[in-house]
Amino acid sequence: MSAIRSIAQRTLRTQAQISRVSFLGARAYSTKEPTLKERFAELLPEKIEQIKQLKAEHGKTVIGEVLLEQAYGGMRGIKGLVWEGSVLDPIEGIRFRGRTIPDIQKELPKAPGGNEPLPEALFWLLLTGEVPTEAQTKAFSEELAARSALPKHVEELIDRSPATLHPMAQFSIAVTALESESQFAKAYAKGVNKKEYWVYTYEDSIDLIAKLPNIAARIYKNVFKDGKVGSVDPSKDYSANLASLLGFGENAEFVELMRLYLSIHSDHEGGNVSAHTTHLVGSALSSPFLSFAAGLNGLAGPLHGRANQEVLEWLFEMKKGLGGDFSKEKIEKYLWDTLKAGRVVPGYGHAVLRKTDPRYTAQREFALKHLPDFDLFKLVSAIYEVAPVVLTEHGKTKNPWPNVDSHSGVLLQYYGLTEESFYTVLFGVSRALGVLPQLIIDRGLGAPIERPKSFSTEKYIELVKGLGK
Ligand code: HAX
Repeated sequence: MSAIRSIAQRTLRTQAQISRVSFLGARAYSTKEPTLKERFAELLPEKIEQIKQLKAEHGKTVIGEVLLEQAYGGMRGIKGLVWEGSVLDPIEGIRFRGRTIPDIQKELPKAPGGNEPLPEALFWLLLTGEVPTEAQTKAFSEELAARSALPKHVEELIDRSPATLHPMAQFSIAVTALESESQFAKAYAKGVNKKEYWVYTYEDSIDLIAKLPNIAARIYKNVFKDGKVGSVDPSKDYSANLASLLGFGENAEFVELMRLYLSIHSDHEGGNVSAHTTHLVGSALSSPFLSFAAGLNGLAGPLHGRANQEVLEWLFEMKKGLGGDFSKEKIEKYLWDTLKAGRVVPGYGHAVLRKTDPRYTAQREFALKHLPDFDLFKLVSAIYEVAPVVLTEHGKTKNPWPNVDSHSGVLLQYYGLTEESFYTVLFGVSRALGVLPQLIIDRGLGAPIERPKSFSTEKYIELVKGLGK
């Protein structure tokens, strides 16, 4: 342990010197409190020891069983991943380090005059299990702003992408191209000690998160507007900068929406496609840029993050089809038409949840407060009354309740961000805040390369007949 501590302390000293040069000069807050990196380094040895003991005492304890149907059923419910930041309860929904969405709305630091949590404070919580002070959060926001500039070749790559290339594909390409900046890849090539992996993973992760608003805004402005992107303001928080780069910075309500949006879309335990993919690819020691780009490619799928785009397209079709009549009967018929056409109802159902997603509820509450009379919100609310009944009667889905993607697009529509093919990019910006803490932790704990077992159907037949193992 002492070796780890001394590496951590040595690295911290160097980092503290670097950060003093690059950031401390302009700081208007206390420099006495530990930074996020310092705090993580302090906590890591304890975590390593805890896991070492757990494995020594209970390494052979059975924690679950695997049924054949799970192997063919998307591995639903199989316990086999470690994820420190959040846990998803089927009924209660997500808890971030033990805290519900209303808890984080109450407990996490907020921007002056704001009500919603700051997502950079949530990142701190996910990584350390601790709520940062306001001064720590402000320092972290400033650090992100200071690291936000994109390398020229990444800007050019985005600028050269055709407007017809889906924003998520552009997003993934840009994140992959940031590999040129990877401190982890460079350190590994030089021959770094395993115990220092997390330090470079941390640096890359912070760089990556810092650069995401510029990437997202550049894609948005190129595809849908005049291609001109403003600059990051170091005095503003992460969400305020994202909003202003997108061109919505003057609208305080939109900035608040971004704070809520980026917080609630960040983390949803480890088994969802984007989180698991980032973790899996990271287990091969690919850099945070390559690992997260892989996660983004999964998020881009219609059954996962792209559902927020699908919902909007489906809502518009429905709105047209209903001809302004949002009566229950009309909505019910439309839902049945969707199901009878062999399509899914986008924004409904979930692999784990068995109740209304609390992320949906948080957004509904935001809408009730800020846009109660918006016609699309009224339509979404009317569907909420009908769809669970129809989906239950349909009898297929295990969860007839709405998920996060059912509501997010409507809020963005209200504030004028109407280009739904961009919506999953915003989800992606948020998801980085949830999956990168675990990648840093994985590297800190020396997590092994992931490699579960697979068999052919013939082999499974043998196995269930008791003929093999
Ligand atoms: N509409 C119609 N049928 C649905 C359905 C829905 N919303 N949700 C599930 N089903 C169907 C499934 O397609 C499946 O049908 P088959 O047996 O014919 O294959 C059956 O019900 C059982 O599925 P399930 O066990 O309830 O759900 P899964 O865990 O397999 O899938 C999904 C979970 C989220 C992919 C699924 O509910 C779905 O496709 N929903 C619509 C798309 C969506 O909203 N995705 C976003 C989910 C949240 C998220 O990840 N956000 O990023």
